[in-house]
Amino acid sequence: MEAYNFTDIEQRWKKHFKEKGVYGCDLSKTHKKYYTLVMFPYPSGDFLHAGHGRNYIIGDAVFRYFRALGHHVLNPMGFDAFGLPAENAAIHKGIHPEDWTLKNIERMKGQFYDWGMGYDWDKEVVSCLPDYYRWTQWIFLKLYEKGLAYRKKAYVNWCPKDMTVLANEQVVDGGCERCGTPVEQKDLEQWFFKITAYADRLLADIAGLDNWPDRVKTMQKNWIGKSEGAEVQFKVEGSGQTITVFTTRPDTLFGATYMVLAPEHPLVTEMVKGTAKEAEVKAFVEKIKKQSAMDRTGENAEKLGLDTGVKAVNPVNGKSIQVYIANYVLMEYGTGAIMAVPAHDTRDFDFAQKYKIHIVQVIDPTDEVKHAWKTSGHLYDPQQEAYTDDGKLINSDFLNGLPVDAAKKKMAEWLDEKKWGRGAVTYRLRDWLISRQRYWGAPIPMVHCPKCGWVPVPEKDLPVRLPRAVEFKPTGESPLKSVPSFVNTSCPKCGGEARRETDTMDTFVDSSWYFLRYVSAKDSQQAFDTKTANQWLPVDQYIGGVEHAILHLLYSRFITKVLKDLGLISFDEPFRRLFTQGMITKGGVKMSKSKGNSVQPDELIQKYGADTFRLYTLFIGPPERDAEWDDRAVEGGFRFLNRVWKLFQELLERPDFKTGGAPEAATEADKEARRKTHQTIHKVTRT
Ligand code: ANZ
Ligand code: ZN
Repeated sequence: MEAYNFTDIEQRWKKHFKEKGVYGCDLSKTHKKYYTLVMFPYPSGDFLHAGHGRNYIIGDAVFRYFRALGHHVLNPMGFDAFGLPAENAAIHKGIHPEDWTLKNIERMKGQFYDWGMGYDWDKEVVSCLPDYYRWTQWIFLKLYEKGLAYRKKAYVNWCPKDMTVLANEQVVDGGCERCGTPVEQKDLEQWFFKITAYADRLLADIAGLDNWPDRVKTMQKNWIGKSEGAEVQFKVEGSGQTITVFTTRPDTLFGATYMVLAPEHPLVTEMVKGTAKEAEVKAFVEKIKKQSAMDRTGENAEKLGLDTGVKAVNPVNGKSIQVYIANYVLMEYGTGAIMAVPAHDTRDFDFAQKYKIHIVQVIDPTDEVKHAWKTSGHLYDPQQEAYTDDGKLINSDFLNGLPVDAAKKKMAEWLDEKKWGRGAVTYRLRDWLISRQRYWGAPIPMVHCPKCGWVPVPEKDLPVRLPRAVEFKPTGESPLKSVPSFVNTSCPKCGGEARRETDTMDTFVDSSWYFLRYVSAKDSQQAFDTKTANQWLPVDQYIGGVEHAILHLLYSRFITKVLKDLGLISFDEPFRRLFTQGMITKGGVKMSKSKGNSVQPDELIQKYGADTFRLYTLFIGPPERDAEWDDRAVEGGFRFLNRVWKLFQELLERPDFKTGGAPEAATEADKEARRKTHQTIHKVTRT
């Protein structure tokens, strides 16, 4: 009997599949279309390890399954090829980012081939190539036309040693991810996408994502973070100024015994100008600016504050209250100012205790709570702890006796009537900061003219090409700034001398629309063909890691909605079904090169073949859950394939076995094989 010679078998079939282009998908055939997609990888310098294999192998199984069911299946692959690691490689290894990236792509494609992945490479998308980023720039222009791309000053994370802006994800425990230097906040002009204009829709449409994992939906909801409450105005004593606060608890206004402004609040400087506190306030603001958002608002963050010496009037009872500035109030949320109610807010309570501020209880706990306290022997003292739960209003004049919800309503009405405030909604979601002072990204297609201001590059002049000859030194400015042939240009509007924007786009912009490009990968006239996109999208099955639950998946939803509003597509959600695979661990920790516990699929494939690697990966455990890699269990997969092989060989050796004959002429052996086949198909498809 012929032995299971996996190398021969696999080499032969891989070559055959490639030469015959069997994985290609003819997009003109839309009957029973199925679009399955695995998140495209970042071509890092490392080989893909067995842990990475999981999502590609799951994706490949989905592809083959739907094809076997007779669908026209699109299963494309590409590379999320711009990004910081390539630029760092240029700085540290002296390799040009483009060379480094393209070399890595070739290597990864080689691995995919070895693994037997069924991708339609005719539709490959590589985000760092001009025929792709040209359309990323075009999308920027579309957003700009709609007023959804704008420029403003913003505080950004700044590493004073590397002299560069860092994304929030690159700040670890308040320090630079690379060198550990404490990160500072720097006020810089940046480009933003106005994702907040879509906050309500992004939130509401989560309800329609029936086939998305609940945890991803919850993460998106929390990230968008809709808060309903009210804005209340407080008059500053002895000046015409007004401080507007955002509160979710207007019912507690009688308990507001002080106020806090974010140190960056524009009113701060104005308020203390010429007072005895001016210098002290200035020094304090500088100190807080050095703290990251985490240092300021983290669970165990120390609350730091300063009395500005200014007083404001609580509109509801005319009482004069102290105005503080403190680290725990952030400029980016609500109005950047709060009314503090220490009796019923934990942060305010901690602060009031530390700075010895008056505490006034205005919520009387519910009977249930009081009963529970009685049983457990807990004695509540409003001077010793904050009570943040439900109850009835006390010490609150016209609100007394009302439950919290009714009191919120009544207070909102009162504020509205007296013109002291109004109902308001705030989102945690911030506008998307898309500019990076980096080389390896898509240039932002804008020109600054001394006469006309910011002018968009006309569509016909795209792409704005990334020049190749660039000095890679971290100076804190975009490396493109030092390339005169790039910077110096003429104004598209008046023709005068002008300068190009030298920032590049966040790589998340590249990945926010790539799923559309696959259906028009070679189209040099447009980003995607509307008709084909409407036929093939939304993606029927999207597969990837849960680490993308927020950024990538939210940005993709946003861009899809914008394109829908522009009339360029007819659907407004990009991914019909989402699957997030669990990670592979070894020794209980996530498999990774840096942890030294990664398994090389190439070695496995040499020893057992790609089919064993694939089979083991699929059988390692429920795909949505984390699973521990076990080298010995791989052999189990190998033994199984050997048994399948042997079974088939035995069948072949039976004299009465002849496949492919007419059913009437079937022999006993044929029937047996067929029966087993159909039983298996039934078992697989039924569940
Ligand atoms: C008074 C109050 C009384 C509050 C009370 C809470 C409890 P969420 O639910 O997360 O939206 N706040 C408002 N703006 C802030 C800022 N820029 N930085 C830090 N804190 C801010 O939180 C809304 C509450 O967080 C607001 O309601 C405000 O405190 C605070 F018993 O106002 B509250
Ligand atoms: Zn001009």
